[in-house]
Amino acid sequence: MKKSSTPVRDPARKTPPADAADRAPAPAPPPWQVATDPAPLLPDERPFRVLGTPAEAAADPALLLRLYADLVRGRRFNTQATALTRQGRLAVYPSSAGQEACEVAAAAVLADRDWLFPSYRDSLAAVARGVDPVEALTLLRGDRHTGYDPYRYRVAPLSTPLATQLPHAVGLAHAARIKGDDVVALALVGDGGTSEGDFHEAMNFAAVWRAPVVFLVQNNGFAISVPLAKQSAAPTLAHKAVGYGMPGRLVDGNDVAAVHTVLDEALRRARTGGGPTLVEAVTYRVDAHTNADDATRYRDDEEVEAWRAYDPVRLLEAALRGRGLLDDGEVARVAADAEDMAARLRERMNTDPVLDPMDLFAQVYAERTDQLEEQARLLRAELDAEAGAAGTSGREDAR
Ligand SMILES: Cc1ncc(C[n+]2csc(CCOP(=O)(O)OP(=O)(O)O)c2C)c(N)n1
Ligand SMILES: [Mg+2]
Repeated sequence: MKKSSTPVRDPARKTPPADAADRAPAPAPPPWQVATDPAPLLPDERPFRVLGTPAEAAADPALLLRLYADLVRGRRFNTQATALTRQGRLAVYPSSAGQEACEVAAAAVLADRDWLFPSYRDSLAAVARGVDPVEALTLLRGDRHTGYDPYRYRVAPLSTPLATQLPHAVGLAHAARIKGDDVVALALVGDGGTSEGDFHEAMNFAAVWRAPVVFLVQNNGFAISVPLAKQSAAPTLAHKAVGYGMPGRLVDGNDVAAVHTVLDEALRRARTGGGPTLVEAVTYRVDAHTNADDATRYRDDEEVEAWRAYDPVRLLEAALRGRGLLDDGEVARVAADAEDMAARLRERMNTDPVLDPMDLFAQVYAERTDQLEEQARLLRAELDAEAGAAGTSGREDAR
């Protein structure tokens, strides 16, 4: 074959860099290249705090008292749900004990018209937003689908596949903006979830579209047994925001007033066309990953005890007492109210649910596929056969 006359580049040959004077001037940046100054997007060096700092004086006492009641109820919800797993009334419970400040602040900061996109660990946020507690626990009970109507509460289903709720939140927020609806989406995700592809895709589109969405990363130190140091080498998870062109905020996740303040600012920004924000709340998962996990296999009790001492409920209680906003009588009243909530939940969860297995096929597709129809027919036949067998043997329908 005839050799080509085009000179072939020898990769080993190093060409000395041309003098700056010899170089052709760089072309003007193309019009689509946005010049973003990264400095204003960078998170603070230390997590933002309100309680025990000068910022506390500006915090609204009525809001703090409401958050206190929410925190106490939230803690009681966590202990009650965990107890229900031991009693065989709940299949699994990923507790948010220690993280209640993030959960209740996320619910409290939203307007009714906004949307919450929770993960499996955020049933408390859903309940604090108004979802019926039994409905919020339906999925974790293993009953069926979501358990509540997402449109009624404006709470998306608790998402078990990590980070998949994030692109959904971005899509909803972007659509709301196109339609001119005044709606912001708040999406919750764990530290481990920030390593997922869905996280990347959601962050990228949110920033490019300037979608009215806020991401709250609850950095609770672990993804099951994987500690943060083995999860990410980022300076902080809030720094991840900068690469996408959105601001990252770092907040003390056990300081409910701080989480509320930072989320409130981010929501206002989103609502007024300023685009998305990534908030990293530094907190700690005090309980095991779920009731099925033994956390003593991968972490020390001393570490857990140190975080128990930095408890979100105690932090706020101490601040409120210090300002004369809370006394023993009010503490007892709030505790009694939380106890009532737990008793009602216990009672309702102790009632056997009446389930129709055929419900499995409802709400999967708007129009059922042929395969789904076939599977529904098979199950119907099996259930009828079972009922027939129970009838002939004199047993009651086991369903
Ligand atoms: C896509 C996907 N991969 C793996 C899992 C299994 N999984 C369930 S929870 C979990 C850890 C998540 O950790 P993190 O995001 O920090 O949330 P946390 O449980 O601490 O709230 C993993 C890997 C999953 N649910 N979804
Ligand atoms: Mg985690």
